[in-house]
Amino acid sequence: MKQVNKRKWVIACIMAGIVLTMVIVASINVFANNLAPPAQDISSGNEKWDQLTGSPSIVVTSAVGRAGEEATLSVLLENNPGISLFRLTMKYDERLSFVSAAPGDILTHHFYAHHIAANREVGVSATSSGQGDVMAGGIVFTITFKIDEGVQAGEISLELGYFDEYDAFVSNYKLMQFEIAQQGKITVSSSVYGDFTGNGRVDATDILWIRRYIVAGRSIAVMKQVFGPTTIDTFNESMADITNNGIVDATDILWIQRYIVSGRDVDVMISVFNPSIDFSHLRASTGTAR
Ligand SMILES: [Ca+2]
Repeated sequence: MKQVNKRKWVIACIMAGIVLTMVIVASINVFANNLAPPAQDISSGNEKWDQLTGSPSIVVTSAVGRAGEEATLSVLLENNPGISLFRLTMKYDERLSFVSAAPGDILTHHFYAHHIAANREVGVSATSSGQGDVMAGGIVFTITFKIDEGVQAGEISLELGYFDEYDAFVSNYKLMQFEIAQQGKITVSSSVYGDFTGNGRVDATDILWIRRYIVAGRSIAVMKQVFGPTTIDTFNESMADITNNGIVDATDILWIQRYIVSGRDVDVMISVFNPSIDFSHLRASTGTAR
């Protein structure tokens, strides 16, 4: 009997201990939750934050150009929660030369572009006018490169980034690093006569697209509406005119066919078809001048 009572007493003590522990743990949790910072600390005092439909992000536009030409990219900030300063870096490869960087329409004060030629890198920074955060989205800065002479048709990727963890946008005096949602690229289109599509090669695709171009009233805009491929951005109307007489017509299609069947060799084409047209421009553009 005594033994049973003792066991009951021990069980009651254990139960009481468990209940007491649960109460203590719950109290600590309540206390901790009261002390914890809000999940989006960055948003405090920034009433615009709640109105944003997407997360703040940086988008770099793309550009198209030919060897020897300049191409300008824009760095855009979307869903701006309010910024007063930024520092970013743009890296480029050996096919490009840095020309200039210019302020966009968001932050225009104390604009500074620092070109580190040895690293093929441009550091860019700017601030608001000292009036606090700028809320609008828009162009952070633009950057212009020259596509070096002799660069082959193709795509050149550029790399926008932060120098290090201390480089960022500043909003309400807090550092933020927005996601870089889209990197920029420069598409180098070809300047070879007959290469209408700009991919660096004269082939059946050029004939197809020149036909469509003529059907569309020789308007790239109309052709884009009707056929709609994004690669139309690289198309080069002047290169469709392989006869170099100022008009793109069926004669150009004929001579592009003859150039292809001649093994893309201007001398073979001339010896076989004996044209009255001077094709020295074609020879020069394909790099076979002699
Ligand atoms: Ca022509």
